[in-house]
Order: sequence, then C-alpha cells, then structure tokens
Amino acid sequence: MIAVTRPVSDALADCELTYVERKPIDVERARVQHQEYERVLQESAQCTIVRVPAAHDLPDAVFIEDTAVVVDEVAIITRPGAQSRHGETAAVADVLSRYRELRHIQAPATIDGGDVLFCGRRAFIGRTSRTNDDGIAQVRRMLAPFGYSVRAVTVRGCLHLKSAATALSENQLLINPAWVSREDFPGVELFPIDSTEPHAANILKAGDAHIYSPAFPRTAALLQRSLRLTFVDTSELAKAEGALTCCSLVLAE
Ligand code: CIR
Repeated sequence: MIAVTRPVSDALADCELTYVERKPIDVERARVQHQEYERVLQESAQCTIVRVPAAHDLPDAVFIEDTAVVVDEVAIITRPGAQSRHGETAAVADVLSRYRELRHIQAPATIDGGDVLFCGRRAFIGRTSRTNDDGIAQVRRMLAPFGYSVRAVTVRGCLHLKSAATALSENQLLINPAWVSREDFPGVELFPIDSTEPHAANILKAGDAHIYSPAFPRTAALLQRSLRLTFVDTSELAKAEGALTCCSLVLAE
C-alpha cells in the first residue's frame, strides 16, 4: 500500500478554521507529529510513503485527504470548498497520475475528500459547508461505472463527514451519533463513540492497522475490546481542525 502525504506548510497557523477556536499553533511540533504519523503508517501499516512536494504558501496543504477521492479504479481530483485550498490539487494530481487514471470535479461543484467515506462499495458523502449537491452528483456519476453506490448524508456540528464517522471495516463505522443520524447508514454496523469525546469518530484504517489518537481514551478503551489500536498524537494538527484521516491518501498499489 501507498500513503500519499504532504509536508506541514510553514504557514499552517493561517489555516482555515470553521468550528474550532483559533489557538497558537507550534508549526515545528506539528511537523514532528506529522513525521511520527508517517512512521506509524510505514511501520504499523506497511505503507510506502510518497510525498507530494511541500507548498509553504498553502496553509492547509498537509490535509491532503481533501484534495482527492481515490478508489482502486480511479482517482477523483476534488474542487475544495474553501477557495484558499484550490491551489492544493495540481501537485496532488501529478503524483496520483502515476497510480490511477484521473477524473476532475468541475465548477460550480465543490467537494472535500474529508466528506467522502467508503464502507466497501458504498460511499457516503457529507453535505457540508465544503461539499455541495453538485459535487456529490459528479462523484456519483464518476463512481457508478465501477459499481459504487453513493448516498448523501447530512452532517451537523463539525466540518466534514469524516469528523463524524469513519470506517472500522468494510461493514462497520465508528460514529458520533450527535453529528450524523444512524438512519443514514442502513445495513452498516455502527459503533458509537463515548459521548464525552465528540471528536473521537475519526480513526484511520490502513491495511490491517487501526491508527487512533490518544486524545480519546474512553472511546479507545471501547474499541480495544475487539481491535488492536496503534496510537499517534496529532494534537497540534487538531488545532487546525485536522484529524488522522486528513493527513494521507492511502491507496492499494
Ligand atoms: C480546513 O479547514 O480545510 C483545514 N483547516 C482542516 C481540514 C481537515 N480535513 C479533513 O478533516 N479532512
């Protein structure tokens, strides 16, 4: 497996923020945490890290998940919902073109990869401030030939769908029921987070590894009844509203 990542920008402190209050960000600490994140992907998930060149004029470039939706058959280059992030996609497309045929989302559609959640061949797409109905419709058309279904999901209380729900397996989701409705995921087994840890629904599954944040010990204890977790601290990136899945695009070779 390959994990495509992008270094932390010198300008990270100027990131977009939607629902988290702006706090000082220690960019060097964020960089150390990001390197640790890459090491965990290499060592626990046996990923080869492929880095897109750094972009120090693009504060949010490290959150590469938002720039593409990658499946085995194709890579869709997004049109991010925040204008300040439009410059991120070209360099990501260059790298992904080595591994996949590309498709491109066209204006006026907007979509962030953080809103696109796969559970096997089912895709759930958050309708959010970053992702509009046209974006969802374009992804639906691009994925249909490969047998993926697409369902639009209402998200409240957070930025992206994947802040509220992520996959534990091809048939299981970790969810925060306060931010998404259980009814939007028919036929999927749902594993609710501990309700005192609202940000705990973002877990990164890469191969057989489940990579998780130490910031959510109660939910971690629930998960550890049936899963082996590998922890990585990304607290400095969390100040920029980045969670674990945001910092990579994991693809099968
Ligand atoms: C933004 O607002 O776009 C960035 N500060 C955070 C993006 C996080 N990405 C994600 O959850 N997929």
